[in-house]
Amino acid sequence: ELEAVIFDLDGVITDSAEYHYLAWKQLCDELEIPFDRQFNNNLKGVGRMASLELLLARGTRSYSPEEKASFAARKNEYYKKLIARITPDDLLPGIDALLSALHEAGIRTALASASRNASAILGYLGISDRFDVVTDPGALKKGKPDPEQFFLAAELLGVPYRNCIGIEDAQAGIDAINAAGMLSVGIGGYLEGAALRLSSTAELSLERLREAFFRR
Ligand code: B16
Ligand code: MG
Repeated sequence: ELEAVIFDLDGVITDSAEYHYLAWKQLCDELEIPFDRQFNNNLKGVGRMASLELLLARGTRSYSPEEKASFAARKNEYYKKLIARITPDDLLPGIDALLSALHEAGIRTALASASRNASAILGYLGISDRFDVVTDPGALKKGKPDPEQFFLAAELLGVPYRNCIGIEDAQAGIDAINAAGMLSVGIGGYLEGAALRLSSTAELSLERLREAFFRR
């Protein structure tokens, strides 16, 4: 029985990737590291420090752990200023209707985002109270593609893993959902191993999710 749907944030609920791009771009300009929107795609679903390491590897210098921590904090300050512009209009198409349909059907919802700013973004979007559980990425030992965050979401919801669906836009996220034994739904692009692939969130509906779940 389908009992819960676990959502990624960036790329599924809203497009915060552009704000991540602008914040990293400002830091990279200051450090004279080349960075563009195409390379930004490699940072999808990747945590903050891991993203920084990928960027610094493109420069010519090496930095101490203290310098790295201060760079990450600086990027996050830029990012926090940018996301304050987010409004309920920035919800991706289909998400509001899906959350309502899930609520009416008594299907529980959780958020499994790598972002430490996820709760703030839900607030700006005006949907904080529409998730039964918001997992804290700071509480995890391993990020996606490890299934830990999806296990945690299901445990906090009190739902068996096999009765959950996970929705993701990044390959690492799809891998994490599959490793958790949940049904994976991939949004956009080609995501290997996704049980259901949709080109955009506008195609999401409870009917489609149910159909894929019972076809399994
Ligand atoms: P923060 P998701 C991820 O969100 C982003 O896709 C990724 O680009 C970002 O680096 C990561 O969150 C950490 O974000 O710096 O705000 O903690 O797709 O897992 O919702
Ligand atoms: Mg994502």
